[in-house]
Amino acid sequence: MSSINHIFKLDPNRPISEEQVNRLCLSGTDAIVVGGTLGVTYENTENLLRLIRKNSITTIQEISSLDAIVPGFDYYFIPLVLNAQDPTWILNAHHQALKKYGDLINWEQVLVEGYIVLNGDSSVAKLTKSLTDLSVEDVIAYARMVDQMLKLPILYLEFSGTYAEVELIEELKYAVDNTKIFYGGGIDSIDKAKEMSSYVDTVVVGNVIYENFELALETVNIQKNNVNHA
Ligand code: 1GP
Repeated sequence: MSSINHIFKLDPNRPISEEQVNRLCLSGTDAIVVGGTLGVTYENTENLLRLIRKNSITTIQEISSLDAIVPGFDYYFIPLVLNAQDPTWILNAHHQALKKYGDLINWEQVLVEGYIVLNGDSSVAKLTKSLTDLSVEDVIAYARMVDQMLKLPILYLEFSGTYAEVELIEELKYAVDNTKIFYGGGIDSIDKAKEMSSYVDTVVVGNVIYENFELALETVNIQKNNVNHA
């Protein structure tokens, strides 16, 4: 997968027009991720993919439900929630998925994300029963788990719905050597998109698409500098 600096994440359970999907795809973003926490089904995911597919853009499904895996995406991201206290979201769901679909998976298309869920009020934190009252040292230890211990390709900092304190993200950047850092949460302006993208490899923009579409489009205009983890 080539370098991805900016992603729009679309929730199949939220309404969006075909025109808006087309504008997102033509905006200059690097990829569209389809995924959500609640109400994601095969049908609504397939319907959204069909709209996106009318454009030429990299498509990624972020899998959250075994029943909603839709063929036809370019890539599949599988979250592994490190600070979940419900083991389903650490490895149990993944075990069930491989038991059912293990023979069919094209591993070239699959990337596992080491997720750290950090907004306790978010749906994803509630669903996964994530422990979000974490110190900087706690978060860095999870990041090192992703980077050095598990050697996963992606560290996903999931602040869904709230914007992180940049000091934390800056500290994380220096603790991580190889894993690509994805950040998602509360990016609702070009300033926040630029600020966060100076610390991470990839910014993910979700909610503002549905709250203020024009502002969402502006977030694409980040002047991406190379992130140096060293
Ligand atoms: C949500 O990380 C994404 O999974 C993006 O967060 O919806 O707050 O932009 P927002």
